[in-house]
Amino acid sequence: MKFIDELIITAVSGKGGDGMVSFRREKYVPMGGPSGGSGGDGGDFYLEATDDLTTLYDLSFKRTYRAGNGTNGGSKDMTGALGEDFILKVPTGTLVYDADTNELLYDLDHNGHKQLIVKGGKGGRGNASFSSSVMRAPRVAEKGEPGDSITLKLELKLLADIGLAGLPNAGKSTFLRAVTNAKPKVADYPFTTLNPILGIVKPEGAPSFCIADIPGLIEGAHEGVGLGTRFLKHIERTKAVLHVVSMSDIDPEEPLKNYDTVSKELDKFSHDLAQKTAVIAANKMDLPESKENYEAFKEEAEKRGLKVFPISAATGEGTIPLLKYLAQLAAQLKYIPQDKANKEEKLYEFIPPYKIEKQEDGTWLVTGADITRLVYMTDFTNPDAILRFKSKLKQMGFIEDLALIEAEPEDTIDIANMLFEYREFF
Ligand SMILES: Nc1nc2c(ncn2[C@@H]2O[C@H](COP(=O)(O)OP(=O)(O)OP(=O)(O)O)[C@@H](O)[C@H]2O)c(=O)[nH]1
Ligand SMILES: [Mg+2]
Repeated sequence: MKFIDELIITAVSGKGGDGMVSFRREKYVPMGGPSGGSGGDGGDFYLEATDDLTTLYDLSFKRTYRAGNGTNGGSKDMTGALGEDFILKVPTGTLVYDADTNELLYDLDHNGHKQLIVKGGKGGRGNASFSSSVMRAPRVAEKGEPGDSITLKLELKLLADIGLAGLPNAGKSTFLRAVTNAKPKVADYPFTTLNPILGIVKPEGAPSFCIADIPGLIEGAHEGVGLGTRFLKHIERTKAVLHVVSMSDIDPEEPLKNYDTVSKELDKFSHDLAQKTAVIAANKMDLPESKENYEAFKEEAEKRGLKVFPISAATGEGTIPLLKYLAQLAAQLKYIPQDKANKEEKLYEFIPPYKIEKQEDGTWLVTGADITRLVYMTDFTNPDAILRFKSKLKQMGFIEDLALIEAEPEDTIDIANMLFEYREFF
């Protein structure tokens, strides 16, 4: 399975069903009361985070996802069926941006986190809803409200408790294989791991936690050398970083240099990442030269206040105390919040209900959510619906405002692509 961590999709909610105009027919009653049912509401579009996915790959075959449309109302007060909601599952850790503005909208940061993205259109009301003491036989019904759509950029930043870092060949994947259910590829050539891989550790007597393995880092990674920084973001949100450092080297100073190289790359990529709790797994302790190198390495690392565990990922030796320590960290530490998307209070500014602006070609463009919806929901083939449309515009104060603009009687007024002549409104 391919690993994909960025994707553009379009989410579309369902259209509301149209309301119906009909009258009861009964024996001996020439014309009964209004009985047109309302249309069903259109389906909503949701995103839902799940731990069952670890890549956006499954979503990459389709660009547009649609919720179902509501069906039209029927005679005999039959309400139309609701459109089916669409729930698109994404991996936990998916960040949701408005693709047009690049604004971060949501951080789907836990399993089961379900977020409404676009609401379905409301069903239009049937003529039965319009009857009143003054209007006993209304011939008017609303059309269904159209659905809405938004283009989203999804960005996955995996959420793991512990992130692995180290040079290529240090033994990160061997470690992940040894201690988790994951089976990443292991080989004695650099850059064996090409994509982030998650594994879950289930230590005895401690809650399970999750480890992310990423491709090895080399000097210059932050400038794109090797596999670069493409995958560093996947350990950006972890609680702690486990440095895997090979102790096997002819040069006894090499392990510390290697550790420093990787630390520097983390720091250059993100200062926050370098500030995270760091633990060291001094690996390949089963090899003869490792013992000696380890003593010098440990001394220097401990001087710097770092916790070091000697292990052999190949034989499993020493991994139990390390896992216990990591389990503790995972339980104690919190994820460093990536963003304030879900918490930040959004400030709402006052938006006037509509705007009337003169265009270069002389037409007058009217914009505004309510007035646009009113146009969409009006059936202009029905004279009664048009009367209702006009009285609604009056209620909104729109007619009064329209009287104030300096327009000629035959000027074009464009509301949601419906073109009117100025004089039609008076
Ligand atoms: N003797 C010994 N060999 C090990 C140990 N851990 C890993 N190796 C070997 O080191 C080589 C590299 O191991 P990997 O686990 O693929 O290394 P990696 O850090 O994931 O490498 P990249 O994916 O390239 O970043 C393989 O040949 C492993 O068998 C160990 O504890 N002892
Ligand atoms: Mg690897």
